[in-house]
Amino acid sequence: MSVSQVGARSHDGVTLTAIQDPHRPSFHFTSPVGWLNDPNGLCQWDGVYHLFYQYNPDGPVHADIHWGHATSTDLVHWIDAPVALAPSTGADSQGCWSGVIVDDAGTPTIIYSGHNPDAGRTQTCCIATGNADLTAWGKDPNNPVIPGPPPGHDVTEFRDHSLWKDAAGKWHQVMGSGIRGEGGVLFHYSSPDLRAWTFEGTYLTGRDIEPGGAYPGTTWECPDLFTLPTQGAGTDVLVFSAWDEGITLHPVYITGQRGAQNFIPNTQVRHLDYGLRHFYAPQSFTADDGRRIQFGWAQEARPQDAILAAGWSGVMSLPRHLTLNDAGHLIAAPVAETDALRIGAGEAVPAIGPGERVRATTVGDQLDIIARGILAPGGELAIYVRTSSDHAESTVITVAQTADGGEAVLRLDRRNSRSDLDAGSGYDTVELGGPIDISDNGEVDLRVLVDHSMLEIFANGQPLTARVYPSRHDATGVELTVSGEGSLLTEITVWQMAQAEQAERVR
Ligand code: DQQ
Repeated sequence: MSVSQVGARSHDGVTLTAIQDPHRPSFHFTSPVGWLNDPNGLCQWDGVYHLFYQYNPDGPVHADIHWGHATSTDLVHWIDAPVALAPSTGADSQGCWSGVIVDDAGTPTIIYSGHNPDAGRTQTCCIATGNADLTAWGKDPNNPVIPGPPPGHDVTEFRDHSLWKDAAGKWHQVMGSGIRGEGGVLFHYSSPDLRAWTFEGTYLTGRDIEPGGAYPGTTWECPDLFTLPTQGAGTDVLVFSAWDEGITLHPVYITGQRGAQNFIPNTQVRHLDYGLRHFYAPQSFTADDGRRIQFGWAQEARPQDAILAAGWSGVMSLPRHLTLNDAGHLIAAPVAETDALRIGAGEAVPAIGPGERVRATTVGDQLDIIARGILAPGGELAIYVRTSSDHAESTVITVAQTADGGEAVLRLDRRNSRSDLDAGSGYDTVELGGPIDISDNGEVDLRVLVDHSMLEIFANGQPLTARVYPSRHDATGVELTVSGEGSLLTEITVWQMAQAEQAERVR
């Protein structure tokens, strides 16, 4: 066994540049320096929350991936721990890619993807075991424990892991992959000890699913299988990230039944988050209190030279509490602990009716905004955030109901998020959005969290995560409008949010 000894990075010029970047979030988790992508190894171990993540401490690019690590007792304030895994020789010499942590009879055990293109075209399955507080890890000398995809399939990629134990104590895992010409696939393995794995077959393939509203991609990255409480035995949910020839498209989900040998879907594939690649590679875990909590990776939306100059890349979403609504759709909300970051009681903005527009007196680039009310058929509500006083810069969130009612659409317009944008600027301002569930009487419950460049929107429980980079210092305003006879915003509250960055980073 070799124990990873890469420590947390100390303060240096790169860190300073990153801290001074006005686009760096303050109450969302970011890596100390360099690059962050997928959340990994999420768990609550002996009461402490652990967030591991894909990390390159040496620069804001996806290369030489380590497992970064942070801990928390409230899901909001995070403390850096030493890097958990670093590339070494052999199976993971060019990266310790995504994976999970399981409790192997009291021993914390990481199952991750070893990346070494010199040794094989795809990734492999590796394991490492940890000490009691999950701060020191030893890689298994026999890695990789699965050396590559099962023979006989023309696969695209092969990586990422979701594990469970059956009633007889046997371990099962699915690994994400794709079969050329057939679409994504989950390969199923079983093991008595997490080390000797038997290939059981395909657990789900692109042929078994109905794409519905979301394209499932040609490779399924980061599968995450879990059960949410519903009537009876509960509903099984499969989340994966749709990847297509090197492009990270979007996360999707299907509900159904997790069988012994396959997953039986009972829905079409649905978008998980309308921010698409801005909520990529999500992973979830069950907290001690029973909540299913999910994190996702928000990629940057600014040009590469701006990322390199900033010295950091990638934001972790706020932790989200997942439930299912009556329609069987996933509902996400920031965990209740997030509210502890609100400063004071918040500003109660006066209610508005059709044709009215209101500007909150609370301004800032760290805000939590709630807007509740009724949307009449044909009505629309809009929230303008990061709005400059002359409106030259503004990010617009709308919820509109169709004229015949019953269908509502959430949209995010980033075309004026920055005023100096031209066609070749390299900022991603693609319009984002999609249909949301709405009751017959048109109730809308909207929450928007603004954290510098990070935006998390929840519209009747449907999330949309995105990134914006205003250039004006006064792009800190919030305005609301509503239209359509009978539409009304009755409850509007705006809070400034405190910074949650850990003290050690401001050394
Ligand atoms: N990121 C990891 C892979 C995973 C991808 C590598 C998803 O394991 O498939 O950093 O973003």
